[in-house]
Amino acid sequence: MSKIIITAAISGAEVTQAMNPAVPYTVDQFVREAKSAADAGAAIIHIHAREEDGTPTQDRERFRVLIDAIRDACPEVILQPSTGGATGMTAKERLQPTELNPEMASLDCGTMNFGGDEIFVNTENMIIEFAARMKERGIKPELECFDKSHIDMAMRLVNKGHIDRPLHFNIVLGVNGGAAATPRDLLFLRHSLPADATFTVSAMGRHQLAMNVMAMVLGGHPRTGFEDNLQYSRRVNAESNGMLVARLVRIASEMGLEIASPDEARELLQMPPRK
Ligand code: KMH
Ligand code: ZN
Repeated sequence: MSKIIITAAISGAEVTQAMNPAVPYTVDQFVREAKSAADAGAAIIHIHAREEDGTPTQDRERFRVLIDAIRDACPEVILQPSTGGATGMTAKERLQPTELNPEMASLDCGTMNFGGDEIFVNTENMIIEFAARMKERGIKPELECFDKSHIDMAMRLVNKGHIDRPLHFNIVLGVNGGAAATPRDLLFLRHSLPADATFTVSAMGRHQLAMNVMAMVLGGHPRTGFEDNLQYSRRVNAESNGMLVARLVRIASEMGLEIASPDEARELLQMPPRK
């Protein structure tokens, strides 16, 4: 039986310490959160960088410091920097972490509303440019799809040769401007993926856990973490990313599913072995 790959999105760009004091800003806080998640069973850590005061940044040198520190504390884990950054950032800004040649990075597959007046811009040419950068540097893209049209765009770019198989998707549900976090929408999106693709499911806020469980039922993988959800239960903050990962590990075990180590995740995603 195939194993479950848990991703922990430990920081995000939109959540703050005012919402949950455990959201990481400083290097030590990033290491603490990454280690809590990896020790609990996360194989992949998805990272948005922050300045020490919490300001979201895509600065290459800030990513370098964070990645090096996390790598020292969690030598095996797959580090997946975001190339989405925060709304309003330019493509040039967002691409900076790819210069560090990470094993993996997120690749957002469509423009969308992002709540209020925010627009998350990912034009076709931007996606092609980001994909080319990742291909040239041997970075495995995780195809972030917030709606059906993003899957269609990704597949058009696969068919035109801009993105190589094997494909790994992240179906992101419940963003204000994307597909809803409902079983019906997840089923529809899951069955809109090519049969040979692997996929992770992320969902916002209180929908995270149910959609994570449904992902495992459907043969996919769950993404948990503060980027998408800060609470362990209604009005109760999670104390760490690790606490959210540990709950998934317990549920998977009750379901008779095994958790993939980072090296097993590399194999399942058909990535090169760790250097
Ligand atoms: N913060 C969002 C605007 C990604 O990491 O690639 C974009 C995002 C997606 O979180
Ligand atoms: Zn992200």
